[in-house]
Amino acid sequence: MKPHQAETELSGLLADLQEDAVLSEVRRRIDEGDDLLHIMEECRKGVRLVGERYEQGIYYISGLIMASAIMHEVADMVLPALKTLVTGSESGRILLGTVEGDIHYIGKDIIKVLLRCYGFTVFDLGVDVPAAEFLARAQEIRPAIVGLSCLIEPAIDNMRATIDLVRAQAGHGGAPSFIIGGCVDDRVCRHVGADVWATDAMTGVRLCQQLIRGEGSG
Ligand code: B12
Repeated sequence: MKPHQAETELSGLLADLQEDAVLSEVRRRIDEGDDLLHIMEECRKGVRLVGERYEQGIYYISGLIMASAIMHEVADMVLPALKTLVTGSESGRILLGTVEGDIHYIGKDIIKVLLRCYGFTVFDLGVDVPAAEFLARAQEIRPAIVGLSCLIEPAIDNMRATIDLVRAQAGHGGAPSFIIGGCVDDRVCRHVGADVWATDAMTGVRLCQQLIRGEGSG
């Protein structure tokens, strides 16, 4: 097999919303023992292409919905296999959620599974989570890290509000570290006052490991 050719094909098939072809290609690659994270990343690239086509007016909202449905089916195939690969023994607690105003959760669910694979204890608050709920659960759970997912620009300031609130109310144990993911970059990270950011799940896991080890945003 030529891996690069197959990878390109998978993201292209997803970008073209070829549901059946995507699912049989994913099945084939799982059966052949391909790297599960690579499969997810290739599909993520395909979904991002759908987003770009939506932006360019090539697809309508139905294209986003279709991409989301296909990505769900892919996740249903890949995540159970991924869960069996417990590869780490971290002991940190992570509070995770998609911020208020945003209902995207596919990427959040992927990083949740991956963090658990690496031994983290993850508390998932779901989507459209108000800052006050993050605060209440943070006070109850006392996580080492709070992870915020945000895919849409109008919700960026809600990340900032969440981080400000949780930090301001931190008790004796001190404030948790903050990691953000989704449609984020260094500029957004500084704007919202997070410690670190990631646009793919594996980088997110590595950064959480560093935060737990006290290596900060370095
Ligand atoms: C699927 C999709 C939808 C689905 C969501 C299904 C669901 N329940 O999740 C539906 C159709 C419902 C939808 C709705 C909308 N969407 Co939408 N959507 C997308 C799309 C195509 C893919 C998102 C996705 O699932 N990607 C696949 C996952 C695997 O990738 P990911 O999310 O990036 O996650 C990875 C990393 O980012 C990271 N990660 C994610 N979260 C976290 C958290 C932490 C802590 C860490 C460390 C890492 C991490 O790890 C993940 C795995 O590697 C994107 C395009 C894009 N560029 O992303 C648009 C996109 C995000 N949507 C967009 C828009 C505009 C909307 C709507 C406003 C459309 C509308 N007019 O109603 C609504 C939003 C409603 C709302 N209030 O939230 C825009 C946002 C533009 C912007 N910058 O503001 C995008 C970018 C499309 C575009 N190019 O225009 N959408």
